[in-house]
Amino acid sequence: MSLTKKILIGMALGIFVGLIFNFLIPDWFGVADRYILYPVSQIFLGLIKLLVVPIVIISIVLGTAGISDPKKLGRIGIKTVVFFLITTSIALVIAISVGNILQPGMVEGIEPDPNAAIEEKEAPDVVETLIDIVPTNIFLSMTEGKMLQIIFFSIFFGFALAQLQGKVPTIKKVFDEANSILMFLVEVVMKLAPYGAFALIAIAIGEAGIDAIRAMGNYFVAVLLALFLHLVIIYGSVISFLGKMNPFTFVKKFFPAITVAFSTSSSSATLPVSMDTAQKNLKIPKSISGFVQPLGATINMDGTAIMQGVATVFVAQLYGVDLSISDLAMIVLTATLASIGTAGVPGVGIIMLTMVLTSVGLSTEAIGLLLGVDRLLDMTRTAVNITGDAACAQFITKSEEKHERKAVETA
Ligand code: DAS
Repeated sequence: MSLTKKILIGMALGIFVGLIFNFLIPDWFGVADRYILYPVSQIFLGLIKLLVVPIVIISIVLGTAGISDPKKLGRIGIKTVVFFLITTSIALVIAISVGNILQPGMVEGIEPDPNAAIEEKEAPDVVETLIDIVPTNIFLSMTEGKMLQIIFFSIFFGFALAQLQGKVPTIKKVFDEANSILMFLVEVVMKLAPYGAFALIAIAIGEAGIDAIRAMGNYFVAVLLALFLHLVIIYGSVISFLGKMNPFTFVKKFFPAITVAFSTSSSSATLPVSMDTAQKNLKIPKSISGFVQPLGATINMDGTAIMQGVATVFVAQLYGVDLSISDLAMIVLTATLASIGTAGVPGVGIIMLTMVLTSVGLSTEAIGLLLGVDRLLDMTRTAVNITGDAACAQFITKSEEKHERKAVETA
């Protein structure tokens, strides 16, 4: 039986068991969670997170080193970042439009729980955010899990490796062999994915409860609709017209990564699988996959931006606040920054939401209402996040092939 089928069975069992606990034996959920579900899910998440930093470093170093022509690195880097910023902005326009059309916050009698507010984050200063990308101590960056600093160092190191190829063959060999070891470890750990998926989803459904979900049904449907529209219209168009591939074929080939992202709710934890799947199933070159996907898993989160856009409109509607055009523009800017600053780990998108709400003067009290179903939405938006990264890698691959063809023709 394929890994995907085993993961899907794990997910289905997780939903079934979660509903049993939630409906029939809620008193037993705490015990099952503490002694079975929580340990299994945390061991699985711990094992894949253990691989994340070394994979990001080695894949970006090798990805960048594989681009020996610096003009090509610049070209790929610029195309990648521009793609990320454009798709995230479009995602936010879709989210705000869906929020204003469906009006999920126009519900009677829902009183936000004033105690549910979580600590508010200041909107990051754009200049400070850019300066902070340059690490002063890479070991500290790795310890603190500062992915943007780790990525910066990896690109810097990989660029040097690309320029010194012949002079440092041993270092290049070490990285190649370390990459093989890490890919092997990914395969080993992924054999546990069905068990991890089962436990993670049983917890999410067991915790959320039908009442919490019913109360947030409108918001839940609005976010899912916006995610679906972005996936079908934007990613469907990118994959068809720029990626030169049938979108259905793309999703089928990338599906193992999508299922892992859905069950782990973590782009970073899924990175080893999404890169392996993109390289093996979509035939995306390692030099492009190793550059675009780790960068995307850190700074490109269209799914998260969509949640933050819909949630902000929802909260404004709950409080009867009319958002002006400048407020909407501010939401697009802050949510884009928030999704760039969001680490690829479960639930962090809603923490960064406080930054977006603050930017338009909205209270963060209502976030307590959103927390109830965030785990379930996190699964879906994380799957969208990594699919966007793979769609970008597919676009860059075809764009580079076209560039190479032109170069040959003019030669
Ligand atoms: N779970 C995050 C991710 O890994 C996204 C989020 O929290 O919004 O992509």
